[in-house]
Amino acid sequence: SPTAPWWQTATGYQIYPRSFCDSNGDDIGDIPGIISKLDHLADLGIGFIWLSPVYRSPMADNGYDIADYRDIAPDFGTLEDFDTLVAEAKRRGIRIVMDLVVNHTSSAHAWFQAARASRDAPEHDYYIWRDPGADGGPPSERKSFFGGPAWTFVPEVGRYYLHLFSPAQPDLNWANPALRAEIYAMMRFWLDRGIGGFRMDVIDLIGKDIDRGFYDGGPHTFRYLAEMRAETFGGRDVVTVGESWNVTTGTALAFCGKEGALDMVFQFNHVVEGWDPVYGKWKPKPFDLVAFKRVLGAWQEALADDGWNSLFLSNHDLPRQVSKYGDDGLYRVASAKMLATVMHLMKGTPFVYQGEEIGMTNTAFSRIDQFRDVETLGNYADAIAAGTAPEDFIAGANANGRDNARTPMQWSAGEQAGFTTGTPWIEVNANHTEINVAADRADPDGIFAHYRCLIALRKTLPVVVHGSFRMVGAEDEAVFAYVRDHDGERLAVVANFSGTPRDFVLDADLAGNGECLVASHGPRDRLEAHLRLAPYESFAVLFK
Ligand code: TEU
Ligand code: CA
Repeated sequence: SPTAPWWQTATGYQIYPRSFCDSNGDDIGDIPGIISKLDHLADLGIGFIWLSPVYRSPMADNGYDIADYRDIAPDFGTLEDFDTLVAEAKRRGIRIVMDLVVNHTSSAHAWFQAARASRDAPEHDYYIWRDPGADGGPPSERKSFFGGPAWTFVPEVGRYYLHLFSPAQPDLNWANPALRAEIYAMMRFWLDRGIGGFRMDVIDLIGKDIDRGFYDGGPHTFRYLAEMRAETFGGRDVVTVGESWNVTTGTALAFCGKEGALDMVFQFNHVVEGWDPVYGKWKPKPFDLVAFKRVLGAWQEALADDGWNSLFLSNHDLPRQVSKYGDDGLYRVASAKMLATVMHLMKGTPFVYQGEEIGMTNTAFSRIDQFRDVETLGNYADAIAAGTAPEDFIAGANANGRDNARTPMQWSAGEQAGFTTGTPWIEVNANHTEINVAADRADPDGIFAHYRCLIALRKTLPVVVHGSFRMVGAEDEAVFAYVRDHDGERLAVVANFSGTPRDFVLDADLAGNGECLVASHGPRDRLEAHLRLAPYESFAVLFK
């Protein structure tokens, strides 16, 4: 079988540092806290950590607003702590993938401070400025993703700057070659420290061409990425994953195919599928499994022979997967296992978001002052101004808001879930008394044990890495089933995505005796042509 690069047999694990583990009782997770938990991750079997931003930052967007690309935020530790993390992770066979946030900086970055002080500063052109519109107002109607206008006026220069996110996150002008050279030098600084690669924040936004109407999905993206690769990570044994909310199966290969600069993309077609066409994430639609399978199946097909999929349902911007796609009550454990089985055994590299490996759930806030996320607070202000009732907006935020994923990691049943000895920056989920690492790891049938098994399978079974993908029963409204084939080996995966028992009829050629690799409800070694599935039951069978 073909030899695969390390990131195709490895599983990624995302850490949101602020919420992972607080080592010094100042209410905020930090790098020494991460180091103290590396054994948990090594036991899980992951191959690399995607570390959300740890750079120096005023934390308007929890680090996605960078004030100094070459230093660590004091909240999180020091450069020395970072080097220790890389070394300690390496000792355990784990690489550290950094978050690269280069669509924008913090407004506190020295470049922006110079840029906003004078039109003559060389850094002025590192950002995107336009004169006021005819009425003296913003140059366009463009709204920020975080609420309010995407333009803010700076009297010192008499111009507006563009910020697709908050006003504290001015967009960089990638058309400026000196700016690009600065970014590439910064990337080499981290590569030289021994990191395992980059996850690239909103990478398709760097290619914007606003005078031609392109704010996102910009036409210059691929030119810049090719240049970036040549100047930085090309020829180094690292992984690169570009985040894009605009990428489609039609454009994916331009990012991560043979001709593309990157190894993978994080795409969100399966996420946005579940949003309201008008109100977006703040008004989720009922889950539609057939549509969900159609999207994920199309991605499997599009990247079957070129490019490589990333496999994920959760990250720091999304609700908890067991709450969104499973059942976070009665069937929490079974549905968490089911989701993991379906995702980890497709073709691609799976990513686990912190807490997912113990089935952490959404939180439920009742008051707006309990929320912390800049996106939620900004959109709340817009929604209230537009006449939405506060409780309606809060219901949407509880279902789909980003704070769901950002409540502290639940390590134990103790005070503050063992996350901090202080008062955490955002409330701990009250269910930590039941849902926590200590309790789940003590259970041989727990969610952690299930993840560990799936992660190990990918390392040992070529069919998991290389097998072709074929959806089975695409129109079934409750069952997600597929077959992977490789070198005479066949892997069949069957999962009941519903809380009721289901009958599922397989093609006759799929029935037979095999070896059960993983199962949520006791072993299934024989695949019957007519299957009776328990609520949220899932299993995988290998045929040789
Ligand atoms: O997210 C990209 C992004 O566009 C999100 O804001 C997303 O659109 C939103 O959550 C869905 O409603 C990346 C980071 O992952 C996110 O945490 C940052 O806030 C954002 O970029 C800005 O850097
Ligand atoms: Ca701390």
